[in-house]
Amino acid sequence: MTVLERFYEGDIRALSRIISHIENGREGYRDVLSRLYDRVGSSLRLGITGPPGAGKSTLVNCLAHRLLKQGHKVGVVAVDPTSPFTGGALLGDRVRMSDFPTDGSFYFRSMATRGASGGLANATDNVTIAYDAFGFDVTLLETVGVGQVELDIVDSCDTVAVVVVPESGDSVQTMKAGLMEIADIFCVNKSDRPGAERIISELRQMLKMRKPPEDKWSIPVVRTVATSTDGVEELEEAINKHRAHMGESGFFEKRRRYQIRKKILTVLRNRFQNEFVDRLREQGDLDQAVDEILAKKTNPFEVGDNLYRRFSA
Ligand SMILES: Nc1nc2c(ncn2[C@@H]2O[C@H](COP(=O)(O)OP(=O)(O)OP(=O)(O)O)[C@@H](O)[C@H]2O)c(=O)[nH]1
Ligand SMILES: [Mg+2]
Repeated sequence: MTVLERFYEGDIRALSRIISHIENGREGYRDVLSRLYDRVGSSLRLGITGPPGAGKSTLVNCLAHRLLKQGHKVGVVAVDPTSPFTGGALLGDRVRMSDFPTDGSFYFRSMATRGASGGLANATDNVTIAYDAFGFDVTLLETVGVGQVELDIVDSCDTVAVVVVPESGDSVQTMKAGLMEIADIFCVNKSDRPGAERIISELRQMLKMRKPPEDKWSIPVVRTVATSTDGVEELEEAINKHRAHMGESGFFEKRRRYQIRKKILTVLRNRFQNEFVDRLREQGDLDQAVDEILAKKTNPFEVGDNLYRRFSA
C-alpha cells in the first residue's frame, strides 16, 4: 500500500510521514497537497494564542481531552518560532502525550522554524489541510502571540482565543495592538492568581469602548484555571457560540473565502519564489550581475528589471 492509501485508511504514521513530506517541500509535495485538498471538509480551526507561559498548552490539552470525549477527532499544531527546541516539551510540563489516544483520533505536531517550505505560516496551514483530509474535525493551533508570523497563522483560524494572565504585567493598555484585533474570545487564564479581577474588568472596559465590529460578535471574557480545568467548559461554550454566530451571520463563509484567496496568493508567491528566484540563483546570473554592478556598469534595480523581463517573457 502507498503512504497515501494508508493515510486514507487512518494510519497515523502515514499522516506523520505525509506532513514531513509537505513540510520539507520534498518532490511532488504540491501534488500531495492537491490530492489531500480534495478531501478537505470544513474542519474547525481554533487558534489559541498569547504570551509565553500563559498556559496555552495546558488549555489546548484540556480542550483536546474534552473534544475527544465528545467523539471529535482532534489535531494539534504548536508553533513556537522563538524557541530553538521543537518536540515533546512544547505541550507543557503537565501534558503527557501518553494520556492521548493512539487510535488515530488524535495527533500532535510542533512546527520547526527552519526548513518549513514557503514560510512557517504557510507550512502550518498545510498541516491543517493534512489534518482535515485525514478526518480530524477540529484543529487546535497554539502560537505565541507575537510577530507577523503568528498573526498570519491565526488569520487562517475560524475562531481565535487570546490568552492573557494576571501577572503578565501587560495591563490591557500595553497589550500588543495586533493581539487585540485578532481576538474572538479573551481567556484570562491563571485566574487563581492575584490580579485576575483587575485584568477582567480592564478587558471588559476596553471591549465596551471599542466600536462594534462588523460581524456584531460581542467578544466574551472567560476566566480559566487551566491546571484545574476550571472554566474550560465555559471556554468551550464560548467557542461553540462564536462558531454558531459566524455561521448564522454569514461571516464563517466570508472568513473561509478570505482564507482561500490568501492561500491562492501564497501558492503563487511560493512558486515565483521557488521557480524564479531560486532558478536565477542556481544559474549564476547573479554573480555576473554583481561583477557588473561593482564595475559601475549597472545597478541592482536595472538588473532586477532586466532579469524580470527575461524570465516573465
Ligand atoms: N497557577 C496556574 N498555573 C498555570 C495555569 N495554567 C497553566 N499553568 C502553569 O503555567 C506554566 C506554563 O504553562 P503552559 O501551558 O506550558 O504555557 P504555554 O503558554 O503553553 O507556554 P509556552 O508554550 O512556553 O509559551 C506551567 O507550569 C503550567 O502548569 C493556571 O491556570 N494557573
Ligand atoms: Mg506551550
